[in-house]
Amino acid sequence: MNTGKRQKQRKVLLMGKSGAGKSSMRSIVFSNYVAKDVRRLGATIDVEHSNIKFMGNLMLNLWDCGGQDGFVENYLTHQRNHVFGSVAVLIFVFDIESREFQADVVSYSNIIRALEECSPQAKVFCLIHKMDLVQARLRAQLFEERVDYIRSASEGFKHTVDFFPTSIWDQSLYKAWTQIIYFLIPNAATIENLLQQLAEVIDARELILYERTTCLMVTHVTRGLEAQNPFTDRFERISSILKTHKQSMAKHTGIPAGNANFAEMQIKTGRFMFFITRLTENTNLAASIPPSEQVFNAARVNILLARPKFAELDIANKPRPGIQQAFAHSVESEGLPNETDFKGKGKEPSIGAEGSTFGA
Ligand SMILES: Nc1nc2c(ncn2[C@@H]2O[C@H](COP(=O)(O)OP(=O)(O)OP(=O)(O)O)[C@@H](O)[C@H]2O)c(=O)[nH]1
Ligand SMILES: [Mg+2]
Repeated sequence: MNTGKRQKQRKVLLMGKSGAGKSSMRSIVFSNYVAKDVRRLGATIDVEHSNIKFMGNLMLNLWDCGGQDGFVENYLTHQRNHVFGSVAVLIFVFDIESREFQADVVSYSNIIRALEECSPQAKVFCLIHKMDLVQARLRAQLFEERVDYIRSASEGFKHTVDFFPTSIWDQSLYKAWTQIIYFLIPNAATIENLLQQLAEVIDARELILYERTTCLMVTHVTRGLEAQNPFTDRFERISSILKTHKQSMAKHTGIPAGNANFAEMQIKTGRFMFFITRLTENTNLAASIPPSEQVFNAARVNILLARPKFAELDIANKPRPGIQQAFAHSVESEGLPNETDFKGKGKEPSIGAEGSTFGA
């Protein structure tokens, strides 16, 4: 058995009622689907497992759990320990359009109880999904109402559960998943320190680190007046733009979207200069700097010099205190029969075509 490999796995449960949008978001964030493609996804049968390599050594062991009543019943009874044991994160997706919200919350409570029993240290994220279907002026209020109600049904996770409004049709999906991934990255603080040092050396207004495969932000450093930038959703907007760019390159060149990458992108204006460049094997760095060719050239040289330092960070071996507990019983590998390593193989994983763990 390869103990090292096991320690790097983070079991993430993706749950919610059938049709809530779980497989849709998984396919967009991790498998280079575009929003309009998800209509062709079928309902998930039992559980679809994906092993997603993220930031070098972090392996997300994602369990996309089909939400039909029969399956949920099975998770809660016969498969209780198997499904709810060793969980680092539960992501529960609520469909804002659901006509049976009360029933959804009852199902959520049952799941929360099972989680509390088997993985009390787990972290819970609730996504109030398909917000695009609600009129813009009503969104905030409806979201708050749902949050209050769901929180009160969150039992032992009441004070720690986090909520996000999401839609596959805008960058809100990236915002939510960025927070989830940030929670799972064991040494985010070390990465941030290094990024802060680099920002100071090159006099950057802002540095944003993106994971290359998913285009999700890992972390960012913002300095000086840039902290007053009114576009607070700029990080996830860039994620969305990078992802769309990948799609478009794949479409026009015929290479798989997973392999479509770029070397560098630059924007130079009289007020600022901005570029995105490859930092390490797994990351891209976006930099916003003052409008000066000198600063620009020096920044690029310094980033080149900093690359080995970032590459050295082995995120699996430097756990962040506090979170480690959640992973204390990290997945005692259950010999998953359908592992899909999405990274670096240049193929589109066949969502819906993977087998399932549970017998019917
Ligand atoms: N309007 C809107 N539709 C969405 C959104 N996300 C997903 N959908 C639609 O919801 C439908 C169901 O999505 P799935 O991802 O298959 O649902 P699921 O939660 O995986 O369902 P099960 O596998 O049966 O548990 C699809 O037809 C999507 O097009 C969203 O943000 N907005
Ligand atoms: Mg599904």
